[in-house]
Amino acid sequence: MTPVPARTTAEWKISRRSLRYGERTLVMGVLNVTPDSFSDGGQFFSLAGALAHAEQMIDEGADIIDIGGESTRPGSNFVSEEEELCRVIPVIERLANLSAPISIDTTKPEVARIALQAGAEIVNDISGLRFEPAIAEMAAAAKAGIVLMHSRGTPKDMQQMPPMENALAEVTAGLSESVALAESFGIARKSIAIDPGIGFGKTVDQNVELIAELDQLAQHFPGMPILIGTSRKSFLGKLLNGAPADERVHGTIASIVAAVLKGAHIVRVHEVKSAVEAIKIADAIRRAS
Ligand code: 7PJ
Repeated sequence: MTPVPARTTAEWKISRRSLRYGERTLVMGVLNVTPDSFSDGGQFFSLAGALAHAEQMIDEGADIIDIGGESTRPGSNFVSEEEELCRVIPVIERLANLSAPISIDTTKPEVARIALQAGAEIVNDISGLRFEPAIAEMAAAAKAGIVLMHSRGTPKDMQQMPPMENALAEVTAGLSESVALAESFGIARKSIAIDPGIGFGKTVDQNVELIAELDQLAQHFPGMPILIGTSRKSFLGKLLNGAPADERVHGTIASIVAAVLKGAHIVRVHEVKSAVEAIKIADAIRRAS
């Protein structure tokens, strides 16, 4: 059997601190403040509800809280900048002094700028700087962390895109371009995290392959943490004979454990408690390998 590859240990530099990664897997908890989000739509739309959910995730062991006000569910519409700001800024202001750093899940430069000013320390751009490259200026100015995720097309048309011929090669090439663009805007390599973008313009088989080949992807991006989001995604539903989003918890855990054993440094999840428990076991096995 091939040995589990060594997972690099280093620090991800974000605005006001550095996050040590590679020793144990970090957990990014998803806080959607959208009425139409992927799978927990509407549930956490009120400010009080959003704050309570964030605090619960931190209690359960979340290392980062990822706040999104624009649904990027495949097939969804763009939200106006004003609406997105109204949703996320009050939440960020109230959470900025908690222990876990905040990331802002947006593709809009102005939303990123104001979110960073309100206390967010990471910009999570699902377009990998393709939609509005100027978002990189905002991250650079704040010395924020940035997550560069691979995606194709727009949320509206990504599932209609012609399938990729070689997922690993295309994702690697796309992310290399994103990294080069980020660096041209003055973002330091040590502030960049890489994400293959599970579910964004990929077939079920390609999502599975990308997890299986995560170690190969990581080899192309030394010094950068690998983040992956599989939580509740539709490829799990398809592999589980059509299970709806709320019946994908165990599938989510299986995919996380596989990703950790293949070198993921950070996982983005909705259910923090189960992920933290699973990761403790996966990390222990990894260390013993
Ligand atoms: C991802 C994301 C992901 C990163 C979403 C959902 C869809 N950001 N934002 N990675 N997915 N970095 O939550 O299911 O996979 S939105």
